[in-house]
Amino acid sequence: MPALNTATLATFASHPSSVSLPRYRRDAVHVGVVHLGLGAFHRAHQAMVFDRLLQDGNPRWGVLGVAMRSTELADALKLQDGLYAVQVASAEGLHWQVVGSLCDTCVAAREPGKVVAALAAPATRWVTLTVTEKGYGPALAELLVQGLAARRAAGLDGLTVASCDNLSDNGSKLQRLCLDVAAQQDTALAGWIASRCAFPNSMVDRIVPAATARQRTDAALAFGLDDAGALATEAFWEWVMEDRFADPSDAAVMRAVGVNVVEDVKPFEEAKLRMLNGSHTAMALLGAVQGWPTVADGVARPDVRQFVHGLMTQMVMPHLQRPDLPAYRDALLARFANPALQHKVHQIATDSSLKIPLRWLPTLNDNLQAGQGAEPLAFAAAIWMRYLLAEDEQDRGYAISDPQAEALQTLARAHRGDAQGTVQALLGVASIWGEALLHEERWTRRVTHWLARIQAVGAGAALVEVNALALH
Ligand code: CS2
Repeated sequence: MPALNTATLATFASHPSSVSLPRYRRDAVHVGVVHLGLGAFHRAHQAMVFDRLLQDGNPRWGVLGVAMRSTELADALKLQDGLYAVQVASAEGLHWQVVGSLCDTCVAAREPGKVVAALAAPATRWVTLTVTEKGYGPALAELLVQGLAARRAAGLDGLTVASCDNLSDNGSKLQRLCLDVAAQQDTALAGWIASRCAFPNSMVDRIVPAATARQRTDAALAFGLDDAGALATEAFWEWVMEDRFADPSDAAVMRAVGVNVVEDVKPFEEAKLRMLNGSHTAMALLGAVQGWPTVADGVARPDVRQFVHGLMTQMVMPHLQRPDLPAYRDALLARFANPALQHKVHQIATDSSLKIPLRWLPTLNDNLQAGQGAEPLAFAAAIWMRYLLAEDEQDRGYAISDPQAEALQTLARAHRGDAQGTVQALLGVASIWGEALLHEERWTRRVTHWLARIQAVGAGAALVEVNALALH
């Protein structure tokens, strides 16, 4: 079967209304955005927003997609002239969209010079990033700072550097990281970055499961073309950005395509991280332990659904500011239930040691400080400990993908069967839980209680117990 690319797509002339193609001249598009982290999320979120800007006749929003390390997808997309198809699954049915905003790809580890040159190119205006929680280290900042230094040396304007990762204060964190690295080299450079570049905080949302062979087969059926970059996602998307741009006129440009540009993203960011991502992490760990494969499989189980509903309603919502929280919660449950998404629990469970501090801890601390109970998160913490044994309740083993996997699994195994010992050891990991929680006696007691119940009666029966308790 021929591969999807500019030439083969041109032969796809009469297409059904369930397919949309780029209507703009792709050869007139130029790279205005350097994106770091060429994963599924970027390609079904920001790249589709830039595609919409291109559809509206704004040719400066083409993207150079930079994979940080892995070469396979970047190279495959290059052979496809950057084209790939996204299957959007809504309640009304399936729709395919071929995205044209990706002009070129490269791999940072293999071609750092190309990335630096792109950051320093006159036409470049933005950098966007989806490098995951663990990507925010000195190596990332060094790459960015090198590009920004070249830009400054060439006498060019600063850039908007927009982090799109699920971190609290993502823009401010990235700015601090870059300024620290720059200041070590040259204080004038740090001053230039601080005054000429903008690092807006943002909240990004769209559920985009990692692609599987299924999307490639579906794309082949729909187009008669082989698409190594095919993806599936939901219809819903949200991008809330802080009104902080190197070029202030970008605020209106982004608003025109549905981006919510606001003074303060905090209420949106907190609601999303704690409600959506917090529930995701809880379901991912529970699914891994109980052996159900996807989020949709989980919320189809009444007890799991009740648990997630209870976690959000009792523990999370009372400490949030976003308006219309009950509607937000119900919409999330409906999104989780989307059967077309096949969002694997093991994908979401990846890097849980970095996700728990962002997704659960603020909720937990708010509740403990207010003297409120914390049963759902005590249960979730116990499930995480059971998850670390790396085998489900049917004794099927699974791999744990996490920078701390080895150390955490060693602790969990050393205390296997001993709930109190496990809880003391694992809640003592300060990089995840902080220093203070281990001394919150009521909390550690409840985590121990739930781990003991999970060991004694299994996760399913323990879940029924925590749900029953939460009703009172
Ligand atoms: C998920 C997120 O994998 C994960 O950790 O919780 O990727 C989630 O699907 C997105 O943040 C939704 O916007």
